[in-house]
Amino acid sequence: MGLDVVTMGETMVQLNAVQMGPLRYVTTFEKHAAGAESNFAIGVVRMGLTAGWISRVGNDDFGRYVVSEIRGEGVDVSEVRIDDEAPTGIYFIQRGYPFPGKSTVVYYRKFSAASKLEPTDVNAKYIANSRLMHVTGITPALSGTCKKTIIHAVDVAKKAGVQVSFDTNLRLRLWKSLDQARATFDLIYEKCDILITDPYSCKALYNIKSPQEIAKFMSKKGPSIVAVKLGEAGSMAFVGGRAVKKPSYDVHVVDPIGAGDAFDAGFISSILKGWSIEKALQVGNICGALATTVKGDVEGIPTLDLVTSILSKEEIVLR
Ligand code: KDG
Repeated sequence: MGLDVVTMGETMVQLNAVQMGPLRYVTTFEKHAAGAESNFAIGVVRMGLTAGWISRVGNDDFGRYVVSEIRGEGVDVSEVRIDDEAPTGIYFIQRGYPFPGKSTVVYYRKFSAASKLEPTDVNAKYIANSRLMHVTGITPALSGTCKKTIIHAVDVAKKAGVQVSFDTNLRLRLWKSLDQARATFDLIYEKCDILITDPYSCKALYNIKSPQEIAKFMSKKGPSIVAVKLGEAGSMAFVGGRAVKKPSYDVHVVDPIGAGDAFDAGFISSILKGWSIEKALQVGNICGALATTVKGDVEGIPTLDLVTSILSKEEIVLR
């Protein structure tokens, strides 16, 4: 039996500042394993479905750590390759500076093992046996071969009749130019069934910001579901000309990094479970909110039991 979802991308060691403020004054860091796609896969497993993650890590202790964490969360890592020639990427999180309440990331990932992903890393049968292939805008920005690999994986999924979901996840620092990002995303939009995006990405890419404008623009590109993550304002989905909006959950935010991946996991798992679009947005919002309550991208993502119990209460106070 195949997996419910398969995803592919880089996971790095995240060194998350214990103290708030500029990195130069931080003296202690917590170590976590984090990457948009593996975060998503872990969230899907917490929702009671099965997930596989395709990647490369270095033949180093950080690589062994990353794989063992993700495997430990119940994600299938049988398609992860160990690269003897390049290291596992790392990045730092600076908290509460320069913007109070926000985190910023500092990457050390150039020429990492995952940036060497190639189309030969894609096992077509592995994808064809799954129900959904999830990709994000981060991986194709890492290198020319990564871009080819993601396009190839999406093609494989499409040809096999496997649903494709895509989160634009625009990382301006990783792209050479916005034109390059736009041209790459266009190749993915036309093959994707579920598109997840946000006003920040759409403003930078297309100079549009309102959810309605985004839905109108994106729907023409092919996906049958367009979801827009609105942060504190919740999320919206557009399906067959219908717009649905659900509010966010009020939580004490410790570290917002990873909230978007948790939303994707909750939203897409709900769709795969056949739940309504309203419920899918609510579940996505719960997952996204809880992910921000602790450091690390995945530690706060709730299990299905917790999501169900939150949904069953009329008044939800998560603070
Ligand atoms: O969504 C969180 C991720 O963006 C973060 O963990 C790091 O994957 C990452 C990236 O490439 O920015």
